[in-house]
Amino acid sequence: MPECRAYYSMRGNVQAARLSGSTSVASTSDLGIVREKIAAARSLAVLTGAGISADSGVPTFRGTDGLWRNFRAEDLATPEAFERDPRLVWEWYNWRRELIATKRPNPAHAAVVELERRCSEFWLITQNVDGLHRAAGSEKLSEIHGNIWKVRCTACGVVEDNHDVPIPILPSCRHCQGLLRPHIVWFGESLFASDLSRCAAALQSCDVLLVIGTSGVVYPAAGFASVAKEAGAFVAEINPDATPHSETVDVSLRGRAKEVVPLLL
Ligand code: BJW
Ligand code: ZN
Repeated sequence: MPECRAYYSMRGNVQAARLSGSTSVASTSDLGIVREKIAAARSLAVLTGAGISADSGVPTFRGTDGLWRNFRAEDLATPEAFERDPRLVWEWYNWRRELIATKRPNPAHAAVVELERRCSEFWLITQNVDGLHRAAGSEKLSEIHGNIWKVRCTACGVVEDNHDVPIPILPSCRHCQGLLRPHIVWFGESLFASDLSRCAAALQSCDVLLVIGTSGVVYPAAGFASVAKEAGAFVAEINPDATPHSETVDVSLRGRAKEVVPLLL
């Protein structure tokens, strides 16, 4: 039982539940409201970002550990960067593959699986490419920015699973010898239409949307909370820090995903 849970149940009548870690504080009344909304929801949607995997040890993009050799994601995650220097971009992905291969889902990923199990109409929208939601057991999900364990041929377009760590640089297609690229949505590229329509349906129909561990600056996902809110959903954010979403959501639960999300069950 996590420390925060013990505190919450022992001191449920006090105003604040102090979660393990020095800065995480979520109001027990807000926790209670979100739990009630989830319990009553006919349709539930969850949007996740890098913060949920931060608790598994995967660096976030815009945190202090978000740099690789002084490059930001915006410098490397573009079709132009790949065209200019595919070796550099693949080296970045190799570094991330090596790191992610050692990471496991945390209690927040597990709690999202349990939410899927409990709610008959459920959809998980993740911006994360690390595959940790699938590893935890999530099945009803869209990985809207792709998956680091898939590659796509720049010549013939074939998409295949690839778990090589390290991946040989430069990797080539086994069908046509074309250059492989990560099957990931880079800046300036459109998200896959099938993902967008599935997510739009979930955002339009959900009674509750949980927004977990995203800075809310990268579109189109940055607009999803507003879409759900305008369609009538109750929207709650789980994040240790304030984000652009904090102004518009119904409740902001300030805390780490691995501590707060299990409390919502
Ligand atoms: C915790 C925690 C803990 C920490 N527990 N929480 C101007 C206006 C509007 C749009 C645009 C614009 N200019 C350009 C655009 C379009 C662009 C965009 O949005 N740019 C913005 C930067 C302005 N978007 C696109 O290009 C998208 N395509 C598109 O829109 O197509 C149409 C179009 C094209 C061109 C022009 C206009 C329209 C595609 C976006 C693809 C993004 N891909 C990336 C990189 C993939 C590379 C890879 O992973 O290999 O996806 S960017 C990067 O950011 C990655 C992430 O999925 C994404 C979101 O980041 P996320 O998940 O929010 O992480 P962080 O690090 O930002 O935040 C972590 C959060 O966790 C923080 O809040 C912490 O507090 C919190 N946290 N510990 C809970 N323990
Ligand atoms: Zn090919």
